[in-house]
Amino acid sequence: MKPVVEDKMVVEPFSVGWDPKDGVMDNPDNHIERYLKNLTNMWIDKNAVEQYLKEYGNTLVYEVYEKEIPHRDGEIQFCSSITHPGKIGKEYFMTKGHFHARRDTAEIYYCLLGKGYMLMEKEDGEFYLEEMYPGRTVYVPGHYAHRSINVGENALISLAVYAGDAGHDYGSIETSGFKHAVIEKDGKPRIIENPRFGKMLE
Ligand code: S6P
Ligand code: ZN
Repeated sequence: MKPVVEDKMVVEPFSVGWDPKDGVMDNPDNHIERYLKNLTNMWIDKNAVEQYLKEYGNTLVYEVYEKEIPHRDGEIQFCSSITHPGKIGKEYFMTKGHFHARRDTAEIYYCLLGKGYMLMEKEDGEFYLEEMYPGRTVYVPGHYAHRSINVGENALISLAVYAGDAGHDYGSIETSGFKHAVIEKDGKPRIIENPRFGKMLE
C-alpha cells in the first residue's frame, strides 16, 4: 500500500477503464490482495481454515483495485471490490469488513456480477443483510460496519464509492468480529449469531 497522498495534491480530471466482467482496473494505483493465510482469524471454524489451507493452499479470498485519491473531505474514493467464491467450512468467502474511521460517512456498492450479501452491523448489534446481484445497489449508512459475502459460484464484483476522508477502521472487527455470520445450511445461505463474537483472536 502506498503512503497516504499529500493532502494538498491537486486531482486533475481523469477517467479509468475497468472491466465489468472481472473487476480488473487498468493502471490501478493500488491492487490489494487478501489471501487466506492473512485472514485466518475471521472465520467461525478454525479447524476448517487449517483444512482448507491443507487442501487448497494459500488462496486469494478477495481483492480490490483502486486509484489513489487524496483522503480528504470533498473527494470521492472508488474501487472495484472482488470477492472470490469459496467456503471455509460452512462459511462463505467474505471481506474482512470495517467501520469507516470517520464513522458518519456512508458508502454505496453497485453490484456488477455475482451473488451475495452485504452484512451491515452497528456497534450495538443492529444489523441488516442486503442482497447483492447485478444491477443492485446497496447503501451503507454511516456507523455501520460492512462486509461483502459471496454466496455464489462466481466472483462477487462491485463498484464501491465512498467519502474521500472516510478511512478504514478494522480494529474492533479483527478482535471482536461481527455479531452475525452467514453460513450455508441445507444448500442455502442462512444468518446466524457468531459463536466466536468478542473472541476472534482466541
Ligand atoms: C471501502 C469499501 C471497499 C472495501 C473492500 C474490501 O470503504 O468498503 O472498498 O475496502 O470491499 O473490504 P475490506 O473490509 O477488507 O476493506
Ligand atoms: Zn467501507
